[in-house]
Amino acid sequence: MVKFTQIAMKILLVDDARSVVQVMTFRLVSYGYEVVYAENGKVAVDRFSETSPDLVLMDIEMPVMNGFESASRIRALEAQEQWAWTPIIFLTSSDTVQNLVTAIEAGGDDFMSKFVPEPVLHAKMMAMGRIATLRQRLSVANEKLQNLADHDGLTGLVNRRSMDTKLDLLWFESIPAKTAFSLLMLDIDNFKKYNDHYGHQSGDVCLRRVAHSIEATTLESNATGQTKDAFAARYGGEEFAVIVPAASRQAVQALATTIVERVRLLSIPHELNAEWGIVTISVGGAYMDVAEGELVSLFRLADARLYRAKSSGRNCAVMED
Ligand code: GH3
Ligand code: MG
Ligand code: MG
Ligand code: MG
Repeated sequence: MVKFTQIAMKILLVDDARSVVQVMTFRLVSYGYEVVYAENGKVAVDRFSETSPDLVLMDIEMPVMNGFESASRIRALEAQEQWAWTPIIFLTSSDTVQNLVTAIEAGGDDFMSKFVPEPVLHAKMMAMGRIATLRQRLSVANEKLQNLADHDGLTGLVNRRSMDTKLDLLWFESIPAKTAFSLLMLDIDNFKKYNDHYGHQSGDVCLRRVAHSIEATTLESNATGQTKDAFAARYGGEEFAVIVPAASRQAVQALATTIVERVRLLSIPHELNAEWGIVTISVGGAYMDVAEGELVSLFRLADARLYRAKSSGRNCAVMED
C-alpha cells in the first residue's frame, strides 16, 4: 500500500435526504474526516464560503437550489481567486451517461452513487484526500513564492515592483473616494561613506535596521489610527518610500518627523556623518488631492523635496516648497 500522510479533509456534504446524510456522515467521520452539512444547494454555497472545505459531496435533486446550480455558483465564487478549484463529486441514485456529462459541465469533477459500497467510498475518499493534501502543499508553496517575489531579500520590505502594483491599486481606490494621497521618499545620509568606513557587510546590517525602523514607525502610525494602510517599501539601494493613502496633511507630517527621529534614536555609529556621528536619514514628502494631480507629480514633488532636505543639511524632513 502506498504510504502518504494525508491532511484530515473537511468535507461539505450536501443532501436533503436525512437517511443518506446519516449514513454518509457516519462513514466519513469514521475515516477521520470532518463533515460540514448543508440541506440544499443554496445553503451549500453559504457553507462553502464560510468553511472552505477540501471536498464537496453534492446531491443533485434538492429543494430551493439543485446541485448543478449550486456547483456553478461555487465555481463562480472560486473564479475570483487564481488557483481555487475544490473538487465536487455529485451524489446520485441514477448514474446515467447524460447525468455524468451534465455534472461535469456544471463544474463537477466526478459522479458517485449514493449507495456506493462502503469500501469503494473509503477508497475514493483516500484518493481525494491525496489530492487535497497536494493542493494544500501547493498553496503553501505558492504563498511562499509570492512572498519572496513581493519582498526585498535584504530588508524584508515590500520591493519596488510590488510597491508599484499596490500603489496603482490604492491610487485607483482613492479616486472615487476623493481622498488625499501622500508619499514620503527617504534616503540614508552619507551612506557611501558608511560603506567605505565600516565595510559593505556592516552597511547591509545598517540598511536592515533602518528599514525595520521605518516600517515599524509606519505600522505604529496605522495602529494608532493616525494613518490607514500606509506601508513602507525599499525603493532601491539605500532609498525607501512610504505610501500613505487617505491621511491628513498633519498626520503625514507627524509620521515623517517621527520616522527621522526614530532612525536617529537607533544611534547607529557613523563617524563620517557630518557632526552627528550616528546614522540619519533625510525625507522628502508630498501630499496631494487625488482629484487634482497625478501619481507621477507626487513622486516628482517628493523627490524634489528630498533633494532640498539633502542640500539644506540632511537629517530632516521637507514636506513643503
Ligand atoms: P547622500 O547623503 O547624498 O544620500 O549620500 P550617500 O552617500 O548616501 O549617497 P550615494 O548615492 O552617493 O551613495 C549611496 C550608497 O548606498 C552607495 C551604495 O554603495 C550604497 N548602497 C546601496 N544599496 C546598498 C546595499 O544593498 N547594501 C549596502 N551595504 N550598500 C548599499
Ligand atoms: Mg435529493
Ligand atoms: Mg543616501
Ligand atoms: Mg540615494
